[in-house]
Amino acid sequence: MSNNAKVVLGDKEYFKGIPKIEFEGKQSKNLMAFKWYDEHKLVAGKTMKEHFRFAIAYWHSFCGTGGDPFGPGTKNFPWTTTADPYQNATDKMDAAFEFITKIGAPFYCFHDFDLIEEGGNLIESKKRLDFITDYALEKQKASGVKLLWGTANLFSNPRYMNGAGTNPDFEVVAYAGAQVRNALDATIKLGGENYVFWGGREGYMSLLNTDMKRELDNFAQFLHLAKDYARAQGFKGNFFIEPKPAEPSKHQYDFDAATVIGFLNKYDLADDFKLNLEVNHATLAGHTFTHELQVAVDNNMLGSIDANRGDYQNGWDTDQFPNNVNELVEALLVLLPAKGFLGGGVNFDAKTRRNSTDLEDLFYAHIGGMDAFAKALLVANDILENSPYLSLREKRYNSFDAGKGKDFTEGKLSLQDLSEFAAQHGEPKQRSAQQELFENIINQYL
Ligand code: XUL
Ligand code: CO
Repeated sequence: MSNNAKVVLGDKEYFKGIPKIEFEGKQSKNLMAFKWYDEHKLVAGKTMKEHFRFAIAYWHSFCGTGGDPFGPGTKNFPWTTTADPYQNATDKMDAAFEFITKIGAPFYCFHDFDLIEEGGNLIESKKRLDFITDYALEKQKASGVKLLWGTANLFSNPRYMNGAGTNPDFEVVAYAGAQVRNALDATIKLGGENYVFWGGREGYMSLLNTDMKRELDNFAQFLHLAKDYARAQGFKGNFFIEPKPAEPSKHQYDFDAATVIGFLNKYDLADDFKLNLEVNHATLAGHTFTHELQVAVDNNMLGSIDANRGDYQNGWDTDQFPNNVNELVEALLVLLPAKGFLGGGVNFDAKTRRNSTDLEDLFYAHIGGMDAFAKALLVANDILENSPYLSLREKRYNSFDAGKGKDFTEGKLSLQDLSEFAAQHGEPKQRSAQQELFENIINQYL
């Protein structure tokens, strides 16, 4: 069955010769087709489209030309040909909606100044955002593509070198507030389903010159103001905090899922704010992605995910496209029983490599990522429905299901009772954790 999205072009076609990407199945040899992602396929009561709610990241896909500290961009995007920011922005948006509708993603995500270059002052920036969001509204209507989340870039402009909401200077905090207000207005105008805060500069480079408590108190205050403003404008969606431990700052306050949940609870923000978890941020924090997901799910805080992967041989945020099905199966073994995201979806916060310079590469990257998730979903569902995985895990805890173990869980025992039980039963019988058996189950169902 053909996917629902209809291709929406601007005045010209940027990805010439590339048709709408269709599901052709595993036997297909067509490199420009999905082998596993069939948006209509029902898995555990939902279509693949509903499970993933795939989104395309505007910044990497249409703005990132591949520059790094050692050299400039390598990608000659045919949608950045003029010096006029307004023309550039509409051309880029034409290309973006052509790509998004050809790949068949139902959502996109942006930072304010991905859409259009920041102006020289707040008034000009607001004027530019008003202009480009009028255009985006038309594009969304024509295509049916929706906005998964919007955000403000509070890390690139030099004014934020010491932070935005956590800046020691109130003038900068106020400026960041103005920028967030405009980004919230843009998100609300476009029917954005969620709003994200990622704080790359919300942290410190040296603790010697930093009053951490004061910065965190201010940050919470800042988030309250943003939330109150958006709610007053009728915004019903969730706010997400995206944890990342470091890079660009030495230490970032939104270190990992557990830290952010503690912060949100402490400052009375947990009803409105959930988490946007990113794979490579988890690994930078020294965790698996699965660990971060489980922490969020167990606290009812899993809002959305940024899909990508790191590189095993280095320690920075390489933002590669996900391709490791085995690891994604482990992630889906957490996601599937959790029954989805609190408002979010799967956003490809990933970029093609600096030396992947063909326009086709953007398609191969997303086809690969969407297929990897789709295949992992099928395997995880098979494991959950047909393997002894869940029952084996439950069995490890069965001593709490009855008798004294159950009494303990229900708070009916004292430390004295534990002592008496232990004295009666003596040295506990050894029980294997069977890790290799659990690992084998994944391979068996792949
Ligand atoms: C940076 C990162 C951001 C956020 C949005 O590592 O992940 O792109 O997702 O600001
Ligand atoms: Co991200």
